[in-house]
Amino acid sequence: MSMRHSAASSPSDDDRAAFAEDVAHSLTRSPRQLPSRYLYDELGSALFEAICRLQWYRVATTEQSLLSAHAAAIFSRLSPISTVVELGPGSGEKLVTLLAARPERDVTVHLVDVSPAALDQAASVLAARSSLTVIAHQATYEAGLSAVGRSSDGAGQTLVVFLGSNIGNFDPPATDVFLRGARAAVREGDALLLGTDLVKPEAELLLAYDDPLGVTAAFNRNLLVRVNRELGGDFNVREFSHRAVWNAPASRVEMHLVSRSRQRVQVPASRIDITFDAGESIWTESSYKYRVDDLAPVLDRAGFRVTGQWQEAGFAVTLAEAR
Ligand code: AVJ
Repeated sequence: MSMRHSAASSPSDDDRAAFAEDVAHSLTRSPRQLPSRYLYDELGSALFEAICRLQWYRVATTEQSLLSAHAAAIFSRLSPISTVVELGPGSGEKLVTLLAARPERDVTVHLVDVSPAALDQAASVLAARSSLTVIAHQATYEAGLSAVGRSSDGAGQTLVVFLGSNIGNFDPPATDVFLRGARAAVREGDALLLGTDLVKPEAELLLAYDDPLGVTAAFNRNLLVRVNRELGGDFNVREFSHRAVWNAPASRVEMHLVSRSRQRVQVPASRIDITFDAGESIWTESSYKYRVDDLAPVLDRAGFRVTGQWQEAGFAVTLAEAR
């Protein structure tokens, strides 16, 4: 296993500068925002893993059950593969489950994530549980995909895996850009396996994003802890409440951090000095939910043809081929 190591607790100067810049930009927008990709520092990744064990957040367990039930069927619809690229691998468990059913022994696995903490975990789970060659890329999805594209040997086909409803963080235009980019990074006949959470009753959606144990609230508020630690911010974390909202017209669950009072916040590294009104919110994440019939057209527009789809308990795994 080869892997670029960097301690999650001490990001590089470049990473920190990009974070400072993104915070400066997003926090001064209207409405105020923070990019959801920064939720995953070391503690944030651990909290997300805890979320995946909550009975109210069924994305992870349902997808795991779909993959164990249908991994063989998925491979039966693929040509022989030599390369698997997983974008945002999380704990690595899903890929272990999927690859247990692979017919080919020699597969190189590329893991792509911006979070060193997440990468470390996934790479060690895969290394411990399978005999695969694992290459970790601490990179954006786009950069990781093009690095893999340049390095793939052409012996067999490539399967790009994008699970956990990670695609739900993209708004519709960004989804199109992402899928077209993925298509451009692979060759005709290569495949994409996509996990998407589906629209379901509002009460269920809200429970999944505002759980009774407050784990999701901690996950959300940890973003402010991170801003304080890495950028010298002085957010009073207790003065921001977690809120989940189902935005039906946009088909997304939104997470917000709502200021409980009128308060001033400074973030020196981002040159920010702002005053929040009581009730003013920071929008920290969107999780778009799909209708199963919408997936084929979205994939088709980007140059992928659906070749299989499996559904359970409001979640879908879709296999598509690059055409
Ligand atoms: C990992 C982005 C798919 O949007 O459901 C879980 C993150 N946020 N609970 C999601 C998340 C709140 C998750 N994704």
